[in-house]
Amino acid sequence: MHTKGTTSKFGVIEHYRKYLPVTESTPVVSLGEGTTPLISCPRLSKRVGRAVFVKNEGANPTGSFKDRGMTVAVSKAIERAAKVLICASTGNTSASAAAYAARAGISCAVILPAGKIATGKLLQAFAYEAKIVAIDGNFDDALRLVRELGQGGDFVIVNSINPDRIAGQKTAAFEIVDDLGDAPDFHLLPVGNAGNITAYWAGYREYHVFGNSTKLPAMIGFQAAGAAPIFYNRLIEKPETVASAIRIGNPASWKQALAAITESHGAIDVVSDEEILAAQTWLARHEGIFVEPASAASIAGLFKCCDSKEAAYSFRKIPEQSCIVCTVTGNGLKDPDVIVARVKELKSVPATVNEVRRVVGL
Ligand code: AN7
Repeated sequence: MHTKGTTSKFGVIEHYRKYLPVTESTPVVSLGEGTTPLISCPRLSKRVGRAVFVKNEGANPTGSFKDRGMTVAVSKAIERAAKVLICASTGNTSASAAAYAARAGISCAVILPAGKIATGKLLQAFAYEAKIVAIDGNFDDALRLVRELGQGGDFVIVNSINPDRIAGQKTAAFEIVDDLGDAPDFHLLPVGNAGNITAYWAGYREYHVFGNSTKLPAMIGFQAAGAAPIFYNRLIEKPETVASAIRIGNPASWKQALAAITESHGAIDVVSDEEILAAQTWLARHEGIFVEPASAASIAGLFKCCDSKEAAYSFRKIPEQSCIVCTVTGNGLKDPDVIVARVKELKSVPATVNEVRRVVGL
């Protein structure tokens, strides 16, 4: 099935074909993912005293970075005549897998931790009519089940343990280099199952080898303080955080994430739920970019690197002309639950000019 849209290059496979594990006979399953904005952020840059760009992955078709990997994973699955896709998810992988399965015309089972999926993401799985299984357990339990089920011949796993997912997600690093004309000095991003930090590092290295950049960034990953197995170097049995997307205690790409951090001379650090929510609000209020809490971990991390003596990586040591990219991984509308509480406090007023002026404060 060819899903070419109106532009000559539709989606990341068409844009970056020569870097991806596809051939002319691979059926491309795409929703036009990628080509997301790299946003120059003047107020954020002023706040931290260095040039900061935000890579807004919420602009993808299902509202998160997962679509980049999913187009490749699902295209390859179709090439191999898969019948049913399966994934474990904290919400975004399931939304993306369900959408790309629908686009490909095959079915998709999503295994989710009951009661822990943000409202918007769960709605997406229902809208695309995935086969939804809510388990009494967390994401790590769900991924264990998926690994077991994947060993039979019935299911193709589309979690990031499938290398086609990582291959697709590399394209975000390619786009950043293409937009900036070179790699940034630092790349900050949230870390959950650790597929994305693995993919970015692979992408930066590959582009460098091809001569498309002159340098490699330091990769700096941020975990939520209550779900930080890599930072604490131990399994977390009961991970907890407001950032439900990264509520993961046993990341699949743990080793690869450590390699990315070590090889790039980067770091892994933690941010608290309070810091995450404050950064989410700050970015929406001062730059007009509304992201989900997990995504705000990269912005909270940026503030920590610049403000705190406790940071694993202090930008105090870093030249002021450094270029920093922060990936924000998902759209804010996916995970409205924290903000809904504020919405509920809204009270109506009489429909008069005076009342409007009073409320606005003018
Ligand atoms: C918004 O959907 O693991 O470190 O099952 O949804 O590559 O796992 C989501 C992860 C960051 C962490 N930001 O990325 C899933 C899932 C958002 C996310 C991450 C996720 P990885």
